[in-house]
Amino acid sequence: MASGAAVALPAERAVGWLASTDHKRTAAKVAAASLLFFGLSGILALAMRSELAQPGLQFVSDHTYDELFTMHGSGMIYLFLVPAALGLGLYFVPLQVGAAEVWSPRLALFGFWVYLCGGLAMYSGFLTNTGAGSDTWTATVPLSSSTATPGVGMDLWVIGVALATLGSLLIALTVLLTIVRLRAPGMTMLRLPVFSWAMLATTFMVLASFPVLIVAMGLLLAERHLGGVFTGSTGSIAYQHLFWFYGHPVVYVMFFPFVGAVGEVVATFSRKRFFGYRALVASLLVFTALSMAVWGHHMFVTGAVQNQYFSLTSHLLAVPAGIEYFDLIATMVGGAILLRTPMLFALGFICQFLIGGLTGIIVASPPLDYHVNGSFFIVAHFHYTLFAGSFFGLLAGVHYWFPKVSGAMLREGLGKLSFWLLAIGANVTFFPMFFLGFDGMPRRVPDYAPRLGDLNLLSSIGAGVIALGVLVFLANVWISLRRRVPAGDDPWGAQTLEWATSSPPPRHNFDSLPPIGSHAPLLDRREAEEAAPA
Ligand SMILES: [Cu+2]
Repeated sequence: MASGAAVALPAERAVGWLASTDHKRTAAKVAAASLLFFGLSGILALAMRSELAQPGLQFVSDHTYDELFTMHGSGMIYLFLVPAALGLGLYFVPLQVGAAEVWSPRLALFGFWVYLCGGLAMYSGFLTNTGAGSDTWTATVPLSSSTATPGVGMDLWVIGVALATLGSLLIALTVLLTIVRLRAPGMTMLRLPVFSWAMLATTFMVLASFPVLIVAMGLLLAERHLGGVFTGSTGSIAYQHLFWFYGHPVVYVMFFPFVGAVGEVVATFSRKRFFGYRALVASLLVFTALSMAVWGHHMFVTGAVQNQYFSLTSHLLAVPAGIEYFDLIATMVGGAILLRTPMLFALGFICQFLIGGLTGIIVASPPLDYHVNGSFFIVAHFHYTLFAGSFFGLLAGVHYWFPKVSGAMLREGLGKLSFWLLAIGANVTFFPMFFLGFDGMPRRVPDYAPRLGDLNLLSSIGAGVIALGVLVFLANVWISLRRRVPAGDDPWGAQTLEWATSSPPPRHNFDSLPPIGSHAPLLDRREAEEAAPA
């Protein structure tokens, strides 16, 4: 740098970072905000588990407990997993398709700010005299009407959910149009990497379902201030249809991107091309279509929906899910498996999500759902899909792509330690909940029958182990960024285009692109080099 050139002050650099329209920086902002909300929502979970460690009420009132589980669930879904999943796509899809930028970078940045405002609005409810949102992450009517839940805290929750969802929707739109409009020459649709296909299917579900939630939140606000929108039991059922039309597809918005990330990790650390690429693409599209036709399984106990139809469509989900599982496992068969941290988290995802998926088949059966609906069995089911599954998939992606984003390697030892703490913690926390639910422990209530004390204590200890695992992961990130081990362009010997540029990538992503002849161009190049006569 020429002598005398002005050095940017930290404040100037911060403003530059915040205002930057570089998709990589926007994605980093989404990652930072979603990590913050993960931390806050995790602390709420620890508060709940502290209260539930023993029968009787210890620390919180009934109303405070309502705020805890509402803001924990809302924070983890609307403010952490959904934006984190889309943020991963915002960073890596442009790189994987060989584009210099995301489609409409300003719209993506705007999406981030709208999402962040939504999260701040939701959490600022804690600062009001009526407290934060307290009617579960679904805010079912009439519980969420202003008669049952008066006050501005709940209004802020409704506005916050609408804004966070709109922000995520805008980010998803830019990812979709990057794939449609900005693919590099040669990057045909059937050469898109597995992760980019998973993101494409995800954006379809976002565009089809997120606007419905925004409308539902608008109507709920009108119901709270004008009344006469969701009247009586038909009004409550109408709200539930609107909410769950979003509420089911959103679970796959928090799943598909991580299936994609795990697919990349498994192929790279098995030293094999992804098995059944075209079958995976077809299964993602079938899964996407089916995901829009099962929402009624959340309303079996209302008696207001066609249980047979929604049970059938829900069971059919097992077919595309099975194909994805088969492809992931078949990719490992015969491979030279490298058990590095990203691969450990990928295996954790595959094994633990299976428990969530299989119990999904149980709750998709109306007679069985009648027994477990509203109980801790359901809590266990969706924590195996979203925490022991999706969160592990996210960490597989984070440990895999961290060198690309930062230019530095994470510490392997700390990586493995955080994996085992999280895996042990997750199973000790959530597995006992299946039995607690079968034994009749209701969700969303701060107390329970004394006979359930031991399993609850075990579950609470597990939550502490999870917290330790998260702290070790954060320490690993901190140490690895302070005492850097340079990563180089392709530390893993990977297959897709993001590894064909520097770490971190330059502002315009690529100086040059390798030939693109399949969904694994770098593997093609390596194979060609190996095959070339010496
Ligand atoms: Cu569902």
